Amino acid sequence: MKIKKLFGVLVAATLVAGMFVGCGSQGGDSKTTSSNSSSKKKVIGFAQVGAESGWRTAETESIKEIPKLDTNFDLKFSDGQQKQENQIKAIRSFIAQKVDIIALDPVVETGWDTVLKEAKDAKIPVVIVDRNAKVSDESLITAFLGSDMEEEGKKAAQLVIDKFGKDASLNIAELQGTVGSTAMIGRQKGFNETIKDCPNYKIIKTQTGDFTRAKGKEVMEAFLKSDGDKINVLWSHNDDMAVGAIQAIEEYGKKPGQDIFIVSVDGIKDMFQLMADGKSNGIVECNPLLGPQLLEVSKQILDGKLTDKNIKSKEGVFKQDQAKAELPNRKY
Ligand code: GZL
Repeated sequence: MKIKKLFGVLVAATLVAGMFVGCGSQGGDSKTTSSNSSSKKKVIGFAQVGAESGWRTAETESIKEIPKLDTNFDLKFSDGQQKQENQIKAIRSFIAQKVDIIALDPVVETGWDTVLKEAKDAKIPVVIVDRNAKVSDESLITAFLGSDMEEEGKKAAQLVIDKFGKDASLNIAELQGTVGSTAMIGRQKGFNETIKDCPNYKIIKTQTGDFTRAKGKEVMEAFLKSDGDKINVLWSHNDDMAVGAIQAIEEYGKKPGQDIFIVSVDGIKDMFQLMADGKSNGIVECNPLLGPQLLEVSKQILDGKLTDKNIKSKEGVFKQDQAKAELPNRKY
């Protein structure tokens, strides 16, 4: 009797052991996991600037759509709250999570070499989107996807020249974007270079409004307080600051779009509505809908078929008489 019982226990023990070994080999066998890895989703880690403007929100929404555009992809998202140290922390977290691609929209152009070297050492390709990053070693960046900000500044200046001519005498107030960002540096450079041919165009006030409506209003109030009766033109590096400035101009008792000619960059719906209402005069479009292009670039990189390291967005320019017709087409 005892032998029979012992035999039964041995058989049961063998069966149980076989079960774990099978699982173990499932989990531990590199062949098994590697063959499964092709069915594993590819993960993009996106370190976003923040949520400071309508443009930024539209860009975030477009990039968050990637997993719906292609179910082989997942997205990890981090809001940097307009602080570089937060974006650097996010990149380090993406490296630790072993994402397949890191996408970075850098709040400012410099200070990225160390963390992008860590990404390179971890063999994770980096795609810079929208604003640019200046690095000492170009191999730290696999691709750039975004607008030509200098071109945007040139287009904004051309809107002013088209209206007043190169020989007019103008006092211009400038609302700068975030200091040190590609958008601020490029737009200011493009605008200033273009008005070099206009000897009597004077930028009499210039200060950052950090791309936000609140700050744009606050800075414009200060401009008006000191030079309200001299300012003919407002040049704003983005729509959100112009929206805030328009409120300040109305509270000051002047008519935006008439007493003060206003041009700005982005092309958000609210700005087209203000231009349709006659309160602004020109919008230079800056395309935030970068999700589909980021997905395409990521696929090319992961398939080893990247065709273009520098992908520029396509954008238009709109004058006041086009605003009403264009408004229904705006996607952001
Ligand atoms: C431009 C983008 C800028 C937008 C602003 O590409 O970086 O940042 O013009 C946003 O609205 O804050």
